[in-house]
Parts: sequence; structure tokens; C-alpha cells
Amino acid sequence: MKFDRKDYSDQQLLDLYTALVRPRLIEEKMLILLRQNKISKWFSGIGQEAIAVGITAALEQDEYILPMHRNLGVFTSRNLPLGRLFAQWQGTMMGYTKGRDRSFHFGTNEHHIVGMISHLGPQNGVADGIALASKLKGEKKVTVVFNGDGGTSEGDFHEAVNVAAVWDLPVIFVIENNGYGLSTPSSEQFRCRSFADKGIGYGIQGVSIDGNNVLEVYDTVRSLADEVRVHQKPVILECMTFRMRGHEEASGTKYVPKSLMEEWGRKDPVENYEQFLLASGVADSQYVEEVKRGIRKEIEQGLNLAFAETHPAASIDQEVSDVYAPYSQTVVEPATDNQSERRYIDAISDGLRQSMERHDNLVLMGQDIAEYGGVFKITEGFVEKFGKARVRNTPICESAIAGAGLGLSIKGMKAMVEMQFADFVTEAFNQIVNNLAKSHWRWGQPSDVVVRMPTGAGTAAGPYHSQSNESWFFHTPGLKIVYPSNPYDAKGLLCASFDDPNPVMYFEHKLLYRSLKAAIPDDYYTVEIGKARLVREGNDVTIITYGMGVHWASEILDQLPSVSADLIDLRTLLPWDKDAVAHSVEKTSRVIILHEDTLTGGISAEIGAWISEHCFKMLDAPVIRVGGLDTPIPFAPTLEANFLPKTRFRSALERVLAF
Ligand SMILES: Cc1ncc(C[n+]2csc(CCOP(=O)(O)OP(=O)(O)O)c2C)c(N)n1
Repeated sequence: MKFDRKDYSDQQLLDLYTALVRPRLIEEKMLILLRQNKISKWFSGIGQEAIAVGITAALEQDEYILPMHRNLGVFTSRNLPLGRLFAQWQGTMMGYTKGRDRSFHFGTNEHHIVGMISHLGPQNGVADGIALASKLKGEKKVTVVFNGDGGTSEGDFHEAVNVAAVWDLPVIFVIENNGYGLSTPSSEQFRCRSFADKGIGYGIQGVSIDGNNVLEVYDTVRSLADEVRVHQKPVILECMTFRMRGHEEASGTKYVPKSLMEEWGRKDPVENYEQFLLASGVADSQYVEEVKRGIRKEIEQGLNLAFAETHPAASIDQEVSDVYAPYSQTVVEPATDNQSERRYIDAISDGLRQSMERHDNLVLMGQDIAEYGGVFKITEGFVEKFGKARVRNTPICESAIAGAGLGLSIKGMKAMVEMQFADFVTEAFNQIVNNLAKSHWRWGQPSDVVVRMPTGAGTAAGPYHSQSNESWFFHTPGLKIVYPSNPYDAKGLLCASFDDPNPVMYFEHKLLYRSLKAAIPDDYYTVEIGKARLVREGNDVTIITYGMGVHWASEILDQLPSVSADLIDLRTLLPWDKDAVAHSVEKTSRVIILHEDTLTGGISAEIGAWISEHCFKMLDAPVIRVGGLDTPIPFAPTLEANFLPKTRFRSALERVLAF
């Protein structure tokens, strides 16, 4: 292995050595502890340390790094206190996740590190968001995200590189090409000759280097980072390396030919660099031993701290209270009595515009939302008013964009992600339920993102432009879900969603866009999230619904003047208003729950179960649920009407009243 020291001083070379030996010695210690059953699992980076160490050393301290499971060197090079790092691995309170997540699955803004979620690829979209924030703030910073060669097969990698290319984001996409993804060799994972070649496909620069040569990594990344900071364009950096141990310790390396192990053993990054320093007289053996002795001491001290703690005492309150970022909403009243007649769609547009004015750190992202104004024209005229930097057309990359929302939050910004149709949220599902929803609970990072979801049927648009999918998210702790049924709530809840630092799924019914009008305040105002509205008051029955259901139920009640019903519009589905429901059930003793979404596992199932458990003694009849048929949504209007619950609602209502 050839080392070219260029103009680097002896001290720089020695610092790099210390940084390189530290993760190796920690790992060696961890392997011993693993054999002694003192730690539970270990993902080894032995043989790959030069990449994490060289890259981290080449960056500025406040440039974000998004590492993977083999990048201990990133954490040690950013000087995380070892006691805390070891405590994190042990799942104790001194760690970074209050014992909630394992190994390297955490971030620390103090050290400008955003750790992975298990799914690997989503890191890349988050990196895009961080880089976008840096770019918008004019910071001239680079963001570095790590990938294994296997992880590049994921759509998330492709989407994020594409977005970075199109948006000229200052990201270095590092690929540690170690020949295997778990047991799968490269030949069964990808066909490209070199990952540097992929740069051509994305229209960006691609570079391939020896990832075992710490000087080459350091030197390349220093100059690449300089270029990226100035030219604000992404780069793919492939680092050739090898994983000398199993995927994780229990899985072994039987599938790896011995010759490969021997060949790469000779290229060990730590030993080779040490030999270079000794041979060139930059260090002597006494120095090397001193460095190692010092690090071993740090490790022992760290372990003493970490092992002094036991697993956290569990507290339901503590666990539940960290699901959402702390926030207490102050409802904003309109400044004047001025009102205008606005359609539901105008109300959304007004709320969005006034939120953009209120929050100068809010960025809108979605397909065709810029000059074109969005497929429903909600953002028409926004580019002229707010500029293209804040009103961003996106490639068809829902996952990367949702991830970018989290990245923007990490840099203190707010994001709106518009799904062109709620149906397409499937592409961003992982980012939403695993990243956005969990980041606050895992490591205290709020996801200040509103995902707008044009939803619902009634437009004869078939199975992929009509779905109600709110219950997919209802089951996910960490999200909030709002679903306005009228123009007043549409604007007030949207504005409230942007004020709230938590991720909010904002459902807007397409059929209501242009069919519903009301006089609403011209000024900015908010509606309380989590608060239902009593649309009609009565004594015989409680109707619980939201969205289109509010209008269907009103229509049927108009036809049945003798029925005296409380009609509750939930408005917020997560967290839903239990008090309003209990209060009404206590009065009426009969409940029917209506929603457009399919019945099985729908939101009515949860609410019905809750009422059965908590209001059992108040009930005079079983809780009746009415929803869409348990089928996909058909295209032909006759079939679609048959799918929707409206026609079945009246007889169900009569049934509950007859009990
Ligand atoms: C979406 C997803 N699928 C599968 C896995 C299981 N898994 C974890 S790591 C891994 C191999 C990753 O290989 P690579 O990206 O090359 O990284 P390396 O482990 O070689 O550093 C697999 C299959 C996962 N974590 N996430």
C-alpha cells in the first residue's frame, strides 16, 4: 500500500493515526466482551476503519455525517464521550436514546451526526434535506452520507442521489464497497463495474478510491469537500474495502473464500498505516505503544462508566410522553372579523400561503407544485410570491422527499411534503412511519413536517387515486393525523399543523375541494389539534365521523327530522378526542361510527373498542360501524357508489335507534 503524505505535517499524520487506532482498539475490546457475554451484539468495522476516520477528519466539525452500522470511526473521530457511547450500546440511560434504540441507531446534533435506522437507504434522503437546508442558508457546508454496497440496491439510494443531482445539493454519497451484503456477494447484488460509473447515470461526478488507505481517503475527501462546498453539487465516492469479520459477530464468515481474507488481511488499514509511519520515521514504536496505551485507558474508563449503570427503570408515563415533541398549542384567533367566501380548496391554499408568510423557514416540496401550481392548483402563484427555493418541484421521489423533510427539521427548518394523491404515499411509507414518526422518541429530534394527502373517492378515479389510507398511519405512534371536513377547519388545522413541531398527516378530501364553500376569516388563525367539533346536537344517538362522513350523515339527518343526534366531526384522528366521544355517549347511550375508509381495521374499530371498554355501562345498544366495503375501490361510478358507505348508513342508523 502506497502512502503519499503530500504536504501534511507530522502532527497531522500522527493525529490521523490516533484516530484510526481508536475504533480498532474499541472493537477488539468489544469482541472480548461479546465472548464474555457482557454485550449483546456487535457489527464489526474491522478492516474498514480508514473510511470513517479519513472522511470525518477531512470535514469541518459542524458538517453533518450520516453513518452506517460499520462506522464507529465517525463517532470516535467526532469525540463522543466513550462512556456515553458504550452506554448507548448497553441500552442504559446515559446513552443517546434512553435505552430505546440500539448500537449506532441514534443522532446527536451536538456532534453533527445522524445515525441510521435499520433500513439503511433512508439515510440518503435525510442527507438531502440537511444539505438542502445548508444550501438555502448559504452555509457552504457539505453533508456526507454512508452506504454499504448492498444498500445501494434500495430505491432510497437511487431517489436520494437523483434528487441531490437535480437540486445540486452538496452531498457526498459514500459507498463502502466491501464485496458483500451480509452473505450475498457483489455478483448477486449489482452488475455495475464500479460505483463511480453510476455518477454518469445521475449526471454527477463519481470517484473510486482505496478505502483502506487512510491518507488517500483523507486527502480525496478534503479536496472533494472543498469542491462540493464551492460548486454545490453532489458526488458519489466509492471506497474499495473489505469486511474482515461477519456481518455481525454471530453470523461468521464461512461463505468468504480464505484467499480473499488473506489478500485483504495484507491490506489492513491500521497495520499498513502504522508501518508507513514507522518506516518513514514519523513515529517510533514507543510512540505507537503510548498511543495505544492511552486509548486502552480511555476505553477502560468509558466501560467503567457504562457498566456502572443498569437498564433504565421503565415508566409508562415517560415512554408515552416522549412520543411527541413537547408542544402546547396556543390557538390563534383571527386578528379581524373580516371574512370571505372560500371553497375548501381555497381555504387550504390560504392556510398554506399564510403559513409561508408566518414561517420564513418553511419549505414546500411536491411534484408539479411550482410554476404549474400543483395538479389541484393549490400552490398557484406561490413561486411568484415565495420563490423557487421555498416552493420546490420534486422529481417523482416520494421517499427521498419525505426523508428530506426530516433533514430540514434537523437543521431547524419546517417542511411540507405534498403527495400528488394520498395513494402515492406508499412510496414514502417507510420514511414516514419509521423515520419521521420515531425520531423524537428515539433521539429527541422532532420531525417538523406536514404531509399533505389529497384523499378519498367519489370522483370515479379507480383504485389508485381514491383510497382512504388514514388508518395505515393511525397505528403509528409519533404521527398526528388531521382530517378537516369544511373550509374553516381546513385552513385552521393546516395552519395549526405547521405550528406543531411534530409530523402531521393532513388529509384533504378531493371531492370537497370545489364542492364546498363557506365564509371564513381572511386572517391567519388556527384550530385546536386533538379537538372534535359537535356539528349537530341531539339526544337519541351519537354519530362519530370525519371527512365526507360529516356530509353524508348531515344529509341523512336532514331526511330524518325525527332523529335527534349528536353529530361529532372528529377533525383530528390522532390523537382523537376521547372526552368529546365519552361526553356524548353518556348522553345518548347509542353510537354509530361512520367512515369512508374500508371497515376492517378502520379507525371506527379502535374508537368502537374504546367505547365498549370505557363506556360499557352507558350503552343501550351495540356500537355499530359503517365503512367502505372491504375491497379495493372500483372505477365505474355505480360500483364506486356501492363501495362507499353512504347508502348503507341510513339503515344502520335506523338499526341502532331501534335497539
Ligand atoms: C431494507 C432492509 N433490508 C434488509 C436488511 C437486513 N440487512 C441488514 S444489513 C444487510 C446487508 C447490508 O449490506 P451492505 O449495504 O453492503 O453493508 P455492509 O453490511 O456490507 O457494510 C442486510 C441485508 C435491512 N436492514 N434493511
